[in-house]
Amino acid sequence: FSSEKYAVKRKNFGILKSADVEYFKSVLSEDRVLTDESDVLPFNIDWIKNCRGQSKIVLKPKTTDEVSQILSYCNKNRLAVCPQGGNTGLVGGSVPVFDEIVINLVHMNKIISLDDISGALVCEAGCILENLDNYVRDHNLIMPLDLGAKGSCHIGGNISTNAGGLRLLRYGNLHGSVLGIEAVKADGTVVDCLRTLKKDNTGYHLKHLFIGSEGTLGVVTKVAIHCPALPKAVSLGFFGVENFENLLKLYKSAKSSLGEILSAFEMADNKSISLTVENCKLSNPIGDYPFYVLIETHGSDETHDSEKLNRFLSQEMESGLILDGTVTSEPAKIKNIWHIRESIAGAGLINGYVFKYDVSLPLRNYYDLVLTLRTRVGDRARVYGYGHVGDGNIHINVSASKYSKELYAILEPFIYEEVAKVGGSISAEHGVGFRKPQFIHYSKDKTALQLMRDLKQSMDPNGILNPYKVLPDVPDIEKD
Ligand code: FAD
Ligand code: 2HG
Ligand code: ZN
Repeated sequence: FSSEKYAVKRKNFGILKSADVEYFKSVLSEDRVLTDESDVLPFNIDWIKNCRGQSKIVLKPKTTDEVSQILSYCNKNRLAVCPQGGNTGLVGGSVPVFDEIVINLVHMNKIISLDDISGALVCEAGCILENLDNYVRDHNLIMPLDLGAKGSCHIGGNISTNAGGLRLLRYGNLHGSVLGIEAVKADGTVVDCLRTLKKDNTGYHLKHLFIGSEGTLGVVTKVAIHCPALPKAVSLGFFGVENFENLLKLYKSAKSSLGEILSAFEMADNKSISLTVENCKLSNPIGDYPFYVLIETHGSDETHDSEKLNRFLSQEMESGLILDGTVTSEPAKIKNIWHIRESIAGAGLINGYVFKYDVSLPLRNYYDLVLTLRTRVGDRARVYGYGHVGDGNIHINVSASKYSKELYAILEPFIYEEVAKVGGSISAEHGVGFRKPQFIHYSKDKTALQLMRDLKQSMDPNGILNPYKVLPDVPDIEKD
């Protein structure tokens, strides 16, 4: 079990009794209370199969009131809970560690309203991101975020992890796009911050407490989010590049040549693409290159935008920054190229086990760690790097045939030490979850960590919300 792997002790929470199950059945209908072992199993295992919990029960509320009743009961009886969205999280935050009760929001999937003038969408937290994107597209809008897990992840999960994704460069992060939130605190109190205003300086901006707090401060039940206008013209370039130095020069040039229409600047090294193409049986539309860059533009004039991207391609092929590439405005081709990029996350799993690292680094140091790790790991595993260059966020995946303690010890805490040395963040967009609390100090000052503890204590004094996640245990030496 993950708990043994990470040497965590179960805290002194209540143990589920049949009377508790009866209570939950009286609040929810019987079919929304899962207790059968095989029904519960998928909710205990995370997407990358790194973590496995031992929950005995999954609750699927349909309304905020049901969430409130569940939490109020759990708080009184000191029963720990694990809020869960689409269970696509990559840091083990979405699955229980021991026997926490899973509260899965899949049935809270109603769209409440859309103002197609302001772009304000209000919906329940269990709406799937792709469904929302399809819905707002019919009203000439798009969701401000997009990620490979869009077909399964929930907007509530996105908000709780402060997900970044593929178009953050253009539309900013969720702290900017989220207009309002309704959330339920540990004691069942419904906190109503569900406003749709862009400007609202009436005191503390409480919605931000729930953005990125990974289910440790409350269960997000409703969301108001700003949707930008659907771009009339989308073009995509996929380019081969000789080395990382040239890739950075290309990024600088893309910002000045493409200006306001630049919406994504993604990179992948040769190993990322070759492994993905091979394992997922895809085809690479350009040849074999040391690095690949994917540039997308969102604009309002198709001829003008694709001309601009084509001009950029010719100019940079002439300068030598681009070795070869393709530019397209055809939706099917765009989809195929994005599919290669989005498949990298899952491709390594086909070989067995993947250690995943999601870090922010200064751009000058962005790729160094991949090279350092390759030397350190040797032939024990494949190390590859890809990510959101425009956001200074690289994903380093270490793919091996199976989990090994030896490899784990080679990787951690080394990676986090290296990230801290250059002032990076040990979690750029995936969160801290269960996998990183013991490393959070590499990126969070003691005083900031204390304020996090104070907030947790005030909002969830019994600590029932997603225990063992995000916040590290206070070391015995600091307890007095
Ligand atoms: P879950 O995995 O179910 O939960 C994630 C965390 O949020 C957990 O701590 C959980 O307790 C909490 N939580 C979930 N719902 C709620 C709620 N309603 N209230 C309170 N807490 C809640 N992430 C990125 O940032 N960028 C990417 O580009 C990206 N690409 C991905 C690609 C793939 C193929 C996969 C599998 C994952 C990717 N991720 C990415 C990670 C993941 O998809 C995101 O973290 C996503 O936001 C999680 O949403 P979810 O609904 O699956 O949440
Ligand atoms: C991506 O950008 C995701 O593809 C997943 O954030 C990264 O799995 C990973 O390492
Ligand atoms: Zn990512």
